[in-house]
Amino acid sequence: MCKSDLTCRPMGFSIDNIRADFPILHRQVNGKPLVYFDNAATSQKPQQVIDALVHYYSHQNANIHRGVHALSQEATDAYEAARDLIQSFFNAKHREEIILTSGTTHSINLVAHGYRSLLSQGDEIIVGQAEHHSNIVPWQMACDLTGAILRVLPMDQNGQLKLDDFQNLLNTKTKLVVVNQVSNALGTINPIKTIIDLAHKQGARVLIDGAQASSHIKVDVHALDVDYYTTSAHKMCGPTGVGMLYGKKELLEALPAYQGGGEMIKEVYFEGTTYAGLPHKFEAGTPNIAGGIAFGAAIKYLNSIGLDAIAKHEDELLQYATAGLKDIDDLIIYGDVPDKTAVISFNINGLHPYDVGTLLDQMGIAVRTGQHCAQPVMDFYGIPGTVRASFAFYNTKEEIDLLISGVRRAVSMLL
Ligand code: C6P
Repeated sequence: MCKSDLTCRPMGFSIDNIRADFPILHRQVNGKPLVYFDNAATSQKPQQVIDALVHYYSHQNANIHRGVHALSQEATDAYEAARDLIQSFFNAKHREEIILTSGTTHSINLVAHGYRSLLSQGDEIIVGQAEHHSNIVPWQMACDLTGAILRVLPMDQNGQLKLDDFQNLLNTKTKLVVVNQVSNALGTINPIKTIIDLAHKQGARVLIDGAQASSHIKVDVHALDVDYYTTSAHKMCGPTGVGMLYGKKELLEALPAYQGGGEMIKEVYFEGTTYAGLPHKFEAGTPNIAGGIAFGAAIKYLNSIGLDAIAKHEDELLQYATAGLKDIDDLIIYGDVPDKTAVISFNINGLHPYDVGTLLDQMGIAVRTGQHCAQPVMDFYGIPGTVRASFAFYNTKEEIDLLISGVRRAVSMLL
């Protein structure tokens, strides 16, 4: 396991060693070895991340940025070291461009709340059709309050955004474009660099929801020239309740503060308050200190394996599973395109996704069923939901064989 902080190098890909790091992968569910294919909902946690949480509470527990005493200083250093790791992982230019939040939902709401002051009647926001509700509802709220208009960038039958329509939608009133890098419902990867460049040509800013991308694809916010980028630690082998907002420094400086409270202020008088600089301006109150530190441990862990090796293994799993599932009669895969992460969203004609998911669970196989918090995607296909199997670098082809035989069994039992 990698010991250094920022200079961590991949250790090589050994699936046995990797699986040994994840205690939960060795338990049974319903009397069967767990096959965990709900990684898009949340990833599992390696021992190194669990240890980071326990270490903080056992040895360092204190509030941060507040105390002169040793514990507080140690906890502050550990928390701020995590910010450095995150900055380096995403290649942000400045450490204060990394705002630690409670997750993607919080990050998007933070920006959308700020835009309530930056939008005017008739301004436009373009939103992708395949967004998670977290990247739709905060913008609807901002539009309701400002009179701005939400325009939908449509997708085609394969779940790919229609770039020609995007060019037509963009105009001088477009203030912001908000799309995901990877759809959580389909796994399709969006051409975000092209989207960012086209939006910038028109003078619009871009927020990318990276929740489903950042542990599968190398993300370089600087090279992308993205204005805002959001993610959640729990999808990156980190803990729940912590995440990140990246924003370009000058944009975050201009964005109104979100929550008011301790730590986000410079001076407070009853006559008025001045705010702290970045990143603290957006980090009111006591944060999830253990979570932030463990987010850093998760980044170290991902670095130690290497995103290239992760992407290669996951793509092998995706190809293998796609071929196996396609062999099953009447099975439909949604978003079956070359450019996707290891997510397979499918249905079997005549079967409800919930019933398939329930039977798979009885076989120890965890998948997600339903709308995946992306109702517009399901409405587009005219379906109640899908069965979603999402793979991670610690999954194996043997587990996929179990999924395929499990789906076949479910079909024979239900049809
Ligand atoms: N998607 C899924 O099963 P939070 O809950 O804040 O960590 O992340 C919200 C979110 C935002 N955008 C995308 C693209 C997402 O996938 C998610 C979370 C999970 O697909 C839980 S609904």
